[in-house]
Amino acid sequence: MKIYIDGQYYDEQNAKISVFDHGLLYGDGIFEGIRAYNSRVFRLKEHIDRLFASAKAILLTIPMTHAEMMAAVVDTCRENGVKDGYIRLLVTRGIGTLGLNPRTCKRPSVVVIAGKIQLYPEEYYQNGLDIITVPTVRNLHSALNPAIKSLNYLNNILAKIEANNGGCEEAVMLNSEGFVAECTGDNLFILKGRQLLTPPLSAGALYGITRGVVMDLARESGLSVAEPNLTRYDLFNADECFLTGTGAELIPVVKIDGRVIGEGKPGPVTRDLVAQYRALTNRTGEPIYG
Ligand code: PXG
Repeated sequence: MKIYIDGQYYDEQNAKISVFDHGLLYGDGIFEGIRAYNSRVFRLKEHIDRLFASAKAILLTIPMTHAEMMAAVVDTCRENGVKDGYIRLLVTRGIGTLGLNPRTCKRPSVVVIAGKIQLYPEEYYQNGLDIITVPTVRNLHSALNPAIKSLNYLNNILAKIEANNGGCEEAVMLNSEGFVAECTGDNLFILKGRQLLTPPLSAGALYGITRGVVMDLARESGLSVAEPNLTRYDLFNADECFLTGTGAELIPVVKIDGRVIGEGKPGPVTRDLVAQYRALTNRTGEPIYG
């Protein structure tokens, strides 16, 4: 595998970042997780837009233009012969001194890894996930805004550990007011009648690219889509529930905190949206090979 670091490609064993990089010392940096399907990079522009928005929020000047960043992703895929894969793009604050002042970091580093993704087992897509609410609440946006896709993912990791300790793969994270925010690496949707509902970004959700795509697909299918504050009660009484994310795509949820959702199996609207999403990923995106 060839890894892009600051304009050059390195073999895996030589792809290294300094221990003085503030990305490592303080989690000071940002990232994106992107998928390639059928030799195309899915929703590349949206991911790069979000990367630049995250950078702006943490006062990080990315040393490349938007177009150069898109080209770096596509070139790294081509360099690695990727057809279907997972791209991890990160921008760290760069090398500085010990001490958290980012002014000591002269140049941010840009890393692109184009590899394979560890997917959830197929049985989860067929049978649906059993998830739980965990005690760790989502970061306050007045503290570390969940809209920033930062290298500081401990909030989510703690919630993931709590889910795993409870025998589950994913966790529902609430915000400090007790409203549903999202899961540790996915946005959450419920269906109630012909209404598709997902928490608003202000509840502490990442502006998920998959979330946006699914909302568009749902509207085109004649569903109404809204973003109200949701409580656990709303989740328990949903007809259907699913999670969305670049990694998971759309994954059905059939049990939350021991309450069976709908019929206890992936519902028809979820299954239809899964099929539509898969068709879209297969035919759209930035071509890797011209
Ligand atoms: N919320 C959080 C906290 C995320 O990290 C999403 C929602 C979904 O956003 P997108 O834009 O992907 O629809 C994410 C994204 C991984 C992995 O390796 C995690 C994500 C994406 C890709 C891979 O676990 N999280």
